[in-house]
Amino acid sequence: TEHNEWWRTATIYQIYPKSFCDSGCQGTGDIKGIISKLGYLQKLGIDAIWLTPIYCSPMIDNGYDISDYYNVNPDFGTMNDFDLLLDEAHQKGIRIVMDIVVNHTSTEHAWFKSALGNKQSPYRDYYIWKDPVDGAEPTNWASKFGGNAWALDEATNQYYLHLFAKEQADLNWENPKVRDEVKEVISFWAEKGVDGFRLDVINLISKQQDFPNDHIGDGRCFYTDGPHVHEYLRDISESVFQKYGSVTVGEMSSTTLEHCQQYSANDGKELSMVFNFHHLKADYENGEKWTKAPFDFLQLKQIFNHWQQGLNGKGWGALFWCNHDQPRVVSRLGDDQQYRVESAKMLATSIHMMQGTPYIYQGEEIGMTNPAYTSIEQYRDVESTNMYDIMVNQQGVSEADMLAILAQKSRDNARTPMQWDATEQAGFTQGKPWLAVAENYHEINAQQAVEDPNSVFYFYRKLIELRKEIAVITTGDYSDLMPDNMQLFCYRRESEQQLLVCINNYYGTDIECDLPSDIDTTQGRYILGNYEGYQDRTASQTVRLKPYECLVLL
Ligand code: TEU
Repeated sequence: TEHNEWWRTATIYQIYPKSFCDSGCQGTGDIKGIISKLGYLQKLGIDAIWLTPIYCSPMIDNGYDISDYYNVNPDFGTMNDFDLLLDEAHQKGIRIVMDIVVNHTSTEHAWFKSALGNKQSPYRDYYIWKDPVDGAEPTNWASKFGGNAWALDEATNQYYLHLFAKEQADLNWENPKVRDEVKEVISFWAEKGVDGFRLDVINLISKQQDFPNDHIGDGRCFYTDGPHVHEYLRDISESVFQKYGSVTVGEMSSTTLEHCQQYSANDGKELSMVFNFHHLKADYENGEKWTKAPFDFLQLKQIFNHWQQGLNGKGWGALFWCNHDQPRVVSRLGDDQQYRVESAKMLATSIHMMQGTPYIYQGEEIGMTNPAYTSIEQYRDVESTNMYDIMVNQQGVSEADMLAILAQKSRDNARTPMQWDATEQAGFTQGKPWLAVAENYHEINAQQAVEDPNSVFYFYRKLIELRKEIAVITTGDYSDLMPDNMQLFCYRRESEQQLLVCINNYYGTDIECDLPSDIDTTQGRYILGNYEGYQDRTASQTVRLKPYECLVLL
């Protein structure tokens, strides 16, 4: 198989524009702010930026509710600003990947405004409408943000489907006109010179057309990896992605390995690669997000093993801990106090030595933490405020319990302003930020990180470099050396030419690691570690690890 596409050895950096950098005093980030930080990103060494949505939007879901695919949200700037960003990024050798949200549009989109209340509208069929059943919602499908997934259009007495907020109406992909519109939208941005696309919840676009009631769950099984999803993707890929040579990453919600092998198959007929989220459910209780649960370490490793082995030679995965929907990993699986720096480096190492394309979410490279908010007034995220209302006001969960759950699980944990320096508001804005800055910005900020050669920042830069220098990271087979170990995640990567061993202590206590006897440590040396002096240590069969220590042997 051909493995020479640029993105197989690349690292991609995700920017959430609203929280990245405000060039003025609006309190929300903007495109000019991003341009001002390109030098910082170049220093980090990333190959591409994934820009979360910057299109016109009423911002109910911070841009994942698009009202115009062909224009830039004035809060973020102008199309000229965007063209400048593309140009300046390209000059610095950084590619731009745009977020495409086409499972749904905002209810403020012209198509929906025409369709609402008018069965004769040429756009009525762009969305999914159903008559009431017994005077109520047509099915019991649940919205991912809480409540039923159908909302009533009173004028026509029909319901429309919304798998997310009620302001995000699902598009009807059965309609060939919708598929043509999608191709046009993506072609528009590809024509501008955009290098690739991240496709939001793209495995949810094809709904089972009989729309059955779900007697066990929430309707998920009737639209996840649905009947025509591969066909629709191949069609767009052929007419757009392959034509422009775009890199593509599909966000796959609750998917399976088998489907992902197909989405990201080496023949390039669908997508370049996939995001899946199974490893980020190791701290859900019985699959339920809105609980306060510890993470199941053995399960976490099993999930990585399943995907690393299952995609090898068949497809390609994205490697990530963080994005704008996930709490900060150092607070989640590491130690965001005493061992913040060590655990941030160890967690990074444990996925960056795997096969796939790593993604770094803004702030992860300096070890940013959850903000530990203590009041519901501090939250902005529609999912968080909806769930608060449902659980506290309808299900009787105590306010204190819910605040503890939100402090662990809310998406706003990732969305606090980027911490640039120790000045007021962390240097993010000269105004009042739309979401409160985490209080630890005095110690944790980009300026400090860039000045400190031992910072998390330079560690990430090293990881990015290693991927380009050491082929086995990209091509090698993967196997877990100690799947039953309760404290160590230790795996090997192997090709005909190279052997790499990645050793990670996931906890805050010392532990002895005994490598299996078929690994000849006398042949190798440590090429990476997160404690000083690792280079001078002689590799040995038994190695004593400090809290959250990681070592890479080559
Ligand atoms: O997220 C899709 C998705 O299913 C989640 O990660 C979701 O946020 C989570 O299940 C909530 O618990 C994508 C975007 O990344 C997210 O920001 C959007 O809100 C969502 O699609 C709708 O467009």
